Amino acid sequence: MEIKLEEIFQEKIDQEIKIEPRDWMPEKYRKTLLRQISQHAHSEIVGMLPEGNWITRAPNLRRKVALLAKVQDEAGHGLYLYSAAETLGMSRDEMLEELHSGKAKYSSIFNYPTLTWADMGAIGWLVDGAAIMNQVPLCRTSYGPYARAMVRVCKEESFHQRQGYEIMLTLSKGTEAQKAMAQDALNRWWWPSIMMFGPNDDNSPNSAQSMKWKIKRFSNDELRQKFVDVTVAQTEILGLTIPDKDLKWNAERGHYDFGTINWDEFFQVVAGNGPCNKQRLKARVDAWENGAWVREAASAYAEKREAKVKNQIEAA
Ligand code: BYC
Repeated sequence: MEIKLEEIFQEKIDQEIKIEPRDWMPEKYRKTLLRQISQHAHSEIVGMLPEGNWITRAPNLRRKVALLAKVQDEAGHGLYLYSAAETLGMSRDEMLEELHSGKAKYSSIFNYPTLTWADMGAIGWLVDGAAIMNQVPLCRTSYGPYARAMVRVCKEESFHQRQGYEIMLTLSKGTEAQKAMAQDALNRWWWPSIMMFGPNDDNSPNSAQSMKWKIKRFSNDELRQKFVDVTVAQTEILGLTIPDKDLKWNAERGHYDFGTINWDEFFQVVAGNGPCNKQRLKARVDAWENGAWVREAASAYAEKREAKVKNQIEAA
């Protein structure tokens, strides 16, 4: 019976029919999606922290408004994604419990510090740029609620990418000190950004099954390569240098070759030992604990309203 259901399920996937919350799905498909979508949601929420750190220090009102809007958008992305994940049968509180206890992962990139204003440029340009590369194909992912959430997320991400690139452009055309600041941000964010795509394909335990189920449409290495290829030209316009001496156009492959990623650093960051992991998690746990009174007040208000409506119905 189970085998037959799995066959029908795979046929639907092969025919590009979206899987919806009430459809039958293999338990492993549900768990894989729950893992990926909840981690994605956590990344959006934790991702607010490094940039939120600069809202009060943005150099002028226009920059402040744009950065504020971007950080707010990330909160919205987290909320759509938690809602999409909830359709797979886990409550938001349970997902947050997994984040706070350190059981659930979130993107490695958000465990690096934001040291200067140029980091706001580099994050928008590179981190949101990498996110777009990964997330545009997710608009066609096989699970309906995730695919639909990603459509809006991607539209907003492209505003974020332009916002970051424009900061980099302004700095790189500015004074020597501003250009140096932009280069320094690129030096620090380049490698962590290309790590965002995850381990190499031959070291990515989830990829084969996720590709078969069309959760993922491209492998980690394919997306990383696409990102490097488009980013080189953008860097040239900025007049900056990507910090990789092995970066070179390979005419035979029709792609840029690039140097070896420090996978030891990546796995250390993913394991909780990056420069800011503890600080990021503490900020989220503190926010959850300090917000307890808001959740209690909202529940008490909802109960009171429900009782009032019930009384009115009974009295009528
Ligand atoms: N960081 O088998 P693999 C944003 C884990 S938010 C940490 O290739 P998979 C933004 C992976 O989870 C950006 N962990 O896994 C927000 C797995 O461990 P588990 C977030 C990573 O799932 C605010 C193990 O390594 N984007 O853009 O097939 C401001 C083996 O990997 C990472 C998403 O979440 C990493 N970088 O592929 C600005 C996109 N990479 O779970 C911007 C959706 C891998 O088995 N997610 N791991 O214990 C995906 O597309 C996929 O989950 C990944 C990984 C490509 C990330």
